[in-house]
Amino acid sequence: MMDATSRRAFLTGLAGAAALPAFAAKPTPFGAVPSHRQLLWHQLETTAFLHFTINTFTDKEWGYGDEDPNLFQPAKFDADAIVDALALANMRGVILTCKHHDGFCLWPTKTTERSVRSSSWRNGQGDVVRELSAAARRRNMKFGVYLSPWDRNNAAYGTPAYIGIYRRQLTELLTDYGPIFEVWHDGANGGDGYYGGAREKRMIDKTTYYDWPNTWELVRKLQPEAVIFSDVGPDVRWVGNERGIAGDPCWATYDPVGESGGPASPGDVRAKDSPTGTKHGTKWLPAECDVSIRPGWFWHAQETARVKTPKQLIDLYYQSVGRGATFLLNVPPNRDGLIDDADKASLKAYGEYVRKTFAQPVAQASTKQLAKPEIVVDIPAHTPFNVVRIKEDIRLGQRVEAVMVEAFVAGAWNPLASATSIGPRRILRLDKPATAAKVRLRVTQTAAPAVLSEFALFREA
Ligand code: FUL
Repeated sequence: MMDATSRRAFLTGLAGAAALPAFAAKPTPFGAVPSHRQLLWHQLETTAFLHFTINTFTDKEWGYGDEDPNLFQPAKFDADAIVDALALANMRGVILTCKHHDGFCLWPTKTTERSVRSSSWRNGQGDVVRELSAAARRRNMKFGVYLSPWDRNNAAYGTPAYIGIYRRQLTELLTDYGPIFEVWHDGANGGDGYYGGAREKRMIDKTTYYDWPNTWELVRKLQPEAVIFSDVGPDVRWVGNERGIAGDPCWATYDPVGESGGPASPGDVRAKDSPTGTKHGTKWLPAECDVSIRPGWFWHAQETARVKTPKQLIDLYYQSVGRGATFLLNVPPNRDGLIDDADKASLKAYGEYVRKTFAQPVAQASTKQLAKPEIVVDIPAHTPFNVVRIKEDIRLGQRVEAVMVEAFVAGAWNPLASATSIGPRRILRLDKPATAAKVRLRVTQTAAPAVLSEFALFREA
């Protein structure tokens, strides 16, 4: 186990926050660059998703909207215990499904009766958003909100009045619960539902109905540091699959287009482009990889035997964080309102692996070396290593197009690994541990002089 000081350093370490290396002349930014809120978000690397609502008690993935609110009875709900479980896996943020498609609100909203107020749980005085946001803060974890645009309960869904309701819900969440780091708008839009008893199919025009630009302006006004996630951003993009896997390459820049080639909007994006993004695209729009630790997003007893193993989570870490994206891992609370032991065991082993592997580099380039297109680091005592981590200083844009890593063995440079996109982070895992007197990184292709913020070698725990 890591000691308390290095664990704290690991958890609070800010990637790329160091001063720029010393240059003869300060380099000018290239292309799109991240905003301040995006820079903060990039530093999180791994965040947790909590899918929790009436579905947890009805064994559904999508509630129809007519379920009795009193079914929500998480008798042993303990926000601190949930957040403690997430901390085992080094989560630096947590996003809660404050309202999923069935319309049940996990906070006592003034906009609808369909909320925790209509459940006898805690005598109608419960507030899951309050408790989880406070527990996250106590654990130094950021808190974010998922508010489903599609509402299968609301009688007004499909009319302009519903947009006002949605914005009031967002306003409550963004004013009453402290700092919010991410606002998550999923792309499932319209279909059949209860709709106040109408029990009909309501389709909406996803390109115009929600009037997203004005909703996003509201988010900016209420929580200027929050990033907004959707299929198309404006701050963070969906990675295009729900398997948690970024593309290789995965560019942090992206110019999304709609399914039919026209303008893109949430719920209407050519998802095949999302994993890779757009090389030197005009918008800084990095990818977030959402995936569940279980087959479903919500907790189902029969899926406990299929919780992802630590090995699967470790692979996902390399396929998301390792390609410069953020890993958003869903860990659904059970009917007690707690995280199951099976999920906790996987989170713990995975979390320990990541902390131990990256606690101490075998070797790393000094700040002075990082300003050069070719970097050579000496390996103390030929220590074996099998992980290479490279970061660009993204404040100057995503510049590097290709790199080669080589090991000096028996008097010659031998190729070890190569990559194209780097951006905020690229982690290359070798098939087997390597030993060498020194290791070299060569930037073989770049759109502007490379400015790295890290080149380091590690050994897997
Ligand atoms: C989707 C939803 O339909 C799923 O239920 C889940 O919430 C996923 C993260 O987003 O759009």
